[in-house]
This record gives sequence, structure tokens and C-alpha cells, in this order.
Amino acid sequence: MASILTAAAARACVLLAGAGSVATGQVPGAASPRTVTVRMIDQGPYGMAFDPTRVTVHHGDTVQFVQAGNLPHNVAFKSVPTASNLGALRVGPLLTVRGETFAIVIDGRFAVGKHVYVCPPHEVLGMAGIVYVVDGPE
Ligand SMILES: [Cu+2]
Repeated sequence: MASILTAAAARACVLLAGAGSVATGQVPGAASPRTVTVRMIDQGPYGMAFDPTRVTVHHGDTVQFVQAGNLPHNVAFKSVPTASNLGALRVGPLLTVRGETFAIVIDGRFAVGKHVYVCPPHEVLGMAGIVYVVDGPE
């Protein structure tokens, strides 16, 4: 009797585990956090660029900037929604070594909307980008 109950309980656990993995991976609108990579490159029409120039993210996602060039680059937010409160995130560190990264978690400091940033040393060359923060499913 006891062994039958144990087997039934084990089957129930397997079913629950299966349902859990489906829920986190497949249900539309329940996307798990993503990491979006933006490369800082010494290329593009004006010599310096963020690649891609525009990314769209949800709260919980991470935007990871990667130094992929030879000149120092950084990220400074220039125009953000009024409700955003970036604090110390407003100006990131200067990345000087190829492969160096700077990751930003899109948390409550970021309001929904358009966040325009530049690389201050190369702003005059058009090195700029946009992080769009959206809610809900893509
Ligand atoms: Cu730059």
C-alpha cells in the first residue's frame, strides 16, 4: 500500500516538473529575462558605433555592452523618460580593453520608454544608441 502511494507521488512530481519547464520556456508573454549584447565598435559610417544601435528590452532583462574596438568607449544616458531615475548608472565606466563589459540590469530605475545614450568621447562622430524599455509580450 505504502509503495503504491509513493509511486503515485513520484509520478505527480515528474508531471509538475514537466509543467514547470513548459511554463518558463514556452508560454507567450511569460518570457524569461534575456541578456542583450551591444558591441562598441570602431566601424560604421562615421567610424565609431554601437552595434546594434537600437535594442528593445523588458524589465528584468540585461543590456551588456562589450568593448569590441581599439579606442576607449563608454555609455552615458543623455535623454531618458522623466520617470526614469538612473542615478549612478547615468554614466558608465570607460571601457579600454577589448572584451571588457559593462552590464546594466533593466530594473525599476528604468521607466517604460526611450533611453538615448551616447559615448561621450565619440558623440561628435555619432556614436549613440537607444534602449527602448517596453512592458508586456514582444
Ligand atoms: Cu566611443
